[in-house]
Amino acid sequence: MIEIYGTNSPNVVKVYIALEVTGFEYKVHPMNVLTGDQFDPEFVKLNPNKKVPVIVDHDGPGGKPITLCESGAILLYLNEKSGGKLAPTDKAAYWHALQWLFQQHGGIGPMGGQLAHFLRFAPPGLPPYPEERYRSENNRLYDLYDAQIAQHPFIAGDSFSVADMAIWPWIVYHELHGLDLKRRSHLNEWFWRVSEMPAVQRAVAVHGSPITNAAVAEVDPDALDRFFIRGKYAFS
Ligand SMILES: N[C@@H](CCC(=O)N[C@@H](CS)C(=O)NCC(=O)O)C(=O)O
Repeated sequence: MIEIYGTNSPNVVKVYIALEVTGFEYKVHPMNVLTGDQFDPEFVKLNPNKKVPVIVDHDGPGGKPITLCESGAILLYLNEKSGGKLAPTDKAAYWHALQWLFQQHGGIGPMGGQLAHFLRFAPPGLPPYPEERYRSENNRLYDLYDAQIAQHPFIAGDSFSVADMAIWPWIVYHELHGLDLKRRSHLNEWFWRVSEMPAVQRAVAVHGSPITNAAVAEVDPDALDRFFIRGKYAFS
C-alpha cells in the first residue's frame, strides 16, 4: 500500500496519473497547502522541504518502508517498482523520456508557477515586467512542446511516459494563465487526447478541479503570506 499526501496541484496530479497507470493501490491524505497543512510538524518529518507530493510506500526496497518527496523522483521510483510501466524500455527512448521529465522540472513547472504568481497572486500595482517575462517564457515552452508533438504522438516519442505525466498537469492551466493552446495545434490535440485517457481522468477526479482564484480569495491573508513566504514570513 502506498500512502500519498497531496492536493489538486500539478506536481501532485502527475503522481496520481503515474499511480493510476501502474495500478498500485494507494491511499490519499488530502492536504490544503493554501491554509498551511504542509507546516504541520508531523508532515515536516516526512518532507523537510514542506511541500507535496510525498509518498510513503510500506513495501519499499528490500520490503522496508520508504518515504519520498519530489515528484520527479517519485515518478522514477514508481516506474522502477512497476517494472517499467511509465517509461519506454528501449534504452535510448528511456533516456529521452527522462530528458523531458527533467526539462519539465526546470521549465514549465517553475516558469508556470511564477506566471501564476504574478498573474493571480501578487499584490496589485506591480509594473508589468514580471508578468510579461514569465508569460513570454511560458509561450516559448508551449511552442517547444508543440514542436515536439509535431514529430511523434507523445512528448518524448511514441509512447505515453513520465514526460507526458509531468507536463500535462501544467497545460491544464492554459486558460487560467491566458495561454493560447488552440493556436498550437499539435499541443492542443495531445492535451485533449491525454485528457481523455481513463488513467488521467481517474487521477484528476481524486481532488477535482485546479485551484481557482475564488478559492484563493477565501484564504486568510496571513495564511497566504505564509504560503508565499512574504511579509513577516519572508526569509532573509
Ligand atoms: N519540486 C517539487 C515541488 C513541489 C511543490 O512545489 N509543491 C507545491 C504544490 S504543487 C507545494 O506543496 N507548495 C506548498 C508550499 O510551497 O508551501 C516537486 O516536484 O515535487
